[in-house]
Amino acid sequence: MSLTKEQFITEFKDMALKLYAAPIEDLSSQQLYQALALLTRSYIAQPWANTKERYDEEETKQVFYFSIEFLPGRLLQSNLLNLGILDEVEAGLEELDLHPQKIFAAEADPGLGNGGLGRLASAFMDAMASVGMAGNGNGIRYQYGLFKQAFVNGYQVELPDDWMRNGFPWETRKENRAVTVKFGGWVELRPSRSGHLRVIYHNTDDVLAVPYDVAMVGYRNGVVNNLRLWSAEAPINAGPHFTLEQRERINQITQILYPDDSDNAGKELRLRQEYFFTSAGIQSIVRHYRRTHNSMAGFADRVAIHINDTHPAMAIPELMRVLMDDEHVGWDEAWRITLKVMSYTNHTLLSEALEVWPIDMFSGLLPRIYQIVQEIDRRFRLAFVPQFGQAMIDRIAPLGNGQVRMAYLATIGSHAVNGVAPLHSELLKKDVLHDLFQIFPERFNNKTNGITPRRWIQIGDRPLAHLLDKKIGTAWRQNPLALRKLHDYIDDTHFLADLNATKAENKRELAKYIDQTVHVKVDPDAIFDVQIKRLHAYKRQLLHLLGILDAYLAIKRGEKRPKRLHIFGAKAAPSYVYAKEIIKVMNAVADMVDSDPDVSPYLQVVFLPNYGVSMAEKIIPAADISEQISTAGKEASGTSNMKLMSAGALTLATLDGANIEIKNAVGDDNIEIFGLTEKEIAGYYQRGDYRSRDFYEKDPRLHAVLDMLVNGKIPGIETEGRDIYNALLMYNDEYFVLADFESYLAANARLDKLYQQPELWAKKALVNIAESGRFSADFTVQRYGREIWHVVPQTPEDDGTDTEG
Ligand code: GL2
Repeated sequence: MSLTKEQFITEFKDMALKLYAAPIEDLSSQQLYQALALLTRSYIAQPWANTKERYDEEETKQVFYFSIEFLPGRLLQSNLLNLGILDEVEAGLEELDLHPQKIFAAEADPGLGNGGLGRLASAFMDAMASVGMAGNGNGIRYQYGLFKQAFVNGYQVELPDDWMRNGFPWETRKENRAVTVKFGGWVELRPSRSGHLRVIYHNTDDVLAVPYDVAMVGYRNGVVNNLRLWSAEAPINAGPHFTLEQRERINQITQILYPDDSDNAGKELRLRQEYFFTSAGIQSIVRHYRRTHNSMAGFADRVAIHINDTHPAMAIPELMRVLMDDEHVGWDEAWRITLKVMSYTNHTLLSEALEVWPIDMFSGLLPRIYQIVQEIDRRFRLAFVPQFGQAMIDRIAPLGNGQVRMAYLATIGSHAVNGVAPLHSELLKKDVLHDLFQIFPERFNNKTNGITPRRWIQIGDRPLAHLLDKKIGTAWRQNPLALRKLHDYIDDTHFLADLNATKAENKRELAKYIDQTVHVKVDPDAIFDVQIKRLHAYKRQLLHLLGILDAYLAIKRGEKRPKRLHIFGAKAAPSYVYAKEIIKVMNAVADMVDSDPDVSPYLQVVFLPNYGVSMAEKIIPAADISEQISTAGKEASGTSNMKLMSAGALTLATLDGANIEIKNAVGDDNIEIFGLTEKEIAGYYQRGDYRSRDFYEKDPRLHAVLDMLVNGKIPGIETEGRDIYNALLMYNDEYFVLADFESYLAANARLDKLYQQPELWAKKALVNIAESGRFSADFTVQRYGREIWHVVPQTPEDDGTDTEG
């Protein structure tokens, strides 16, 4: 859209006056934010309505991305950017003597997700709109997002995230689109006179699902898609016998986000949440379709539904239910439609994350859905036992061991199943879904994750964005593959110096932010070494910590090294004791290092509390080193690895997840790889001959570091050090931390050396930025669009660099 600065100023003052009956000088940052958000929303309204109308008129095939998590980040700046009016608005605010960044910071960051999985869903929403794909989101409007993390005496404490306290100006309540979701009770199947089966529900708990729509604005293309988040409410005509307790039970469904990353707690409320948003989504899609079609025959040509991890896998039996019970489609035809509509992404190989539900719980809560799953199970067995044998089918049928097995159900009911990086997709075929791969090899494919450079560079890293504009023009803002033009300047000494200067500026900014938030002074000239992600044993923040302890001891012995600032951001699931112990030890080590004058000139550790999307926007531009050090074969993809490379950080990595693709993109010289490969680790598992204690006994540096955990040298830790020590030595180090220790230190030493050659470092940073464009989510969703959803892809063109897994 076009908007002049002057126009904006007039309209903004007007909006502020209407809202607050006061001149802008009298308004708080929060009020200014509200006024600006509402004004921005008014700019979005028309293109939003137009997009909907166009999709309906042209009968565009629509994608519905079902995800129990979305992590959109703050929306004001990104909406202004995508509308194409960010510069004008900022200029206008400045002319009014206001501070744009202060106003943007007043927005609450909706923490409706745990980490990578939720952030990916939101990146896809942004990308689908930006490439002009008709892509809608379907999720839950959690009243409380992921907990706020604080540290008390170095321990993580969790505080509620009341993110809607000031309202959420981007949402529109659509109570006219509400649907009813049924739980519990029992079902009676009765043949009707017309020959159809009539399904009669008795004694159900009915919940009203009310949608709240959020606009997903495409980048300068006039497209505005829809993210639909469902809220649970009591039925309108609930009647006089409806108790307060019943109301409370209903409200609970959308009250909180489960704070576990890659874990499945098996709680009934979680199952309720899953069916709630899935059923509401399916019902509303079918209802919308039926408004303009008198049968369901062509449904699969107009609708693609994507199951983001198994949480919405009930979409499969739910669509079957609606097709058969409400639309009177027979089983075979309903199954044909369902298979064609559904596709599924797996996001993890960790066994604790694979969702299973006890049959008792499942059938009690969802009796009709359970009947349908039973029938899917029966037919699956019937079809494949003769060819594949009873034993194999028993292993992978939807029902088994007294459980409903969601990953198997999702695979059986989808026409496409993908992993999120080549290695992960290979391991799915080899391991977790091996048997199903034997039966349905054509369904399996790889779709490597992506990120949105709009948020991470255009918004998050303005100094870099401006430098790029100056050097290679602005084409990269539309098509990030244009970043490859940077290669032309690999020997341009001035440009390399400019790159370093930009990084230095970002580091000074982050240093200020750290001072403001945790009151710690850091040296902006240090190497900024960053590890930002959920705290999980397999991600091995612990290896990073052991590396820090080794550096501490070396410096104590008198060794000189370039100063390194280690920056951590990580939330631990509240019930994950081991992860929380690691946090405590890290904070203790940070204090120890800081208060030791021998060490602090060379080493500093900062653990920033409450890591999230907004904080990532501050940390990533300032990173020199990106730590991606998971045990090979455990991290499905990772996406912070992509964001950090796009900011010119050098990746310190194991050959895991998408690190492998980053390595292929930048070449061996521009990434620092270390550690065991997935194959080597699989070898240890097969032979059963990993002995962590051998490494401890062999390597004096490792010995000294581990001893620090238990010899009282780290002030303030009590049982935590001992527990970690035991996990590594008594319980044989499940994640091969000790096996990778030596090569991790060697890789770090190489980085220290390289840092002494700023120009060489800058060259490597340049290659990383130049090759980051291929990881744009715009390309990822186009690949999904072409190969899975069968929707027509639009510009910008993909170069097809992804490898099939
Ligand atoms: C995850 C994976 O752990 C992570 O490697 C991947 O990048 C993202 C997105 O595909 O998905 N799986 C998962 O359950 N969570 C993730 O972040 N929470």
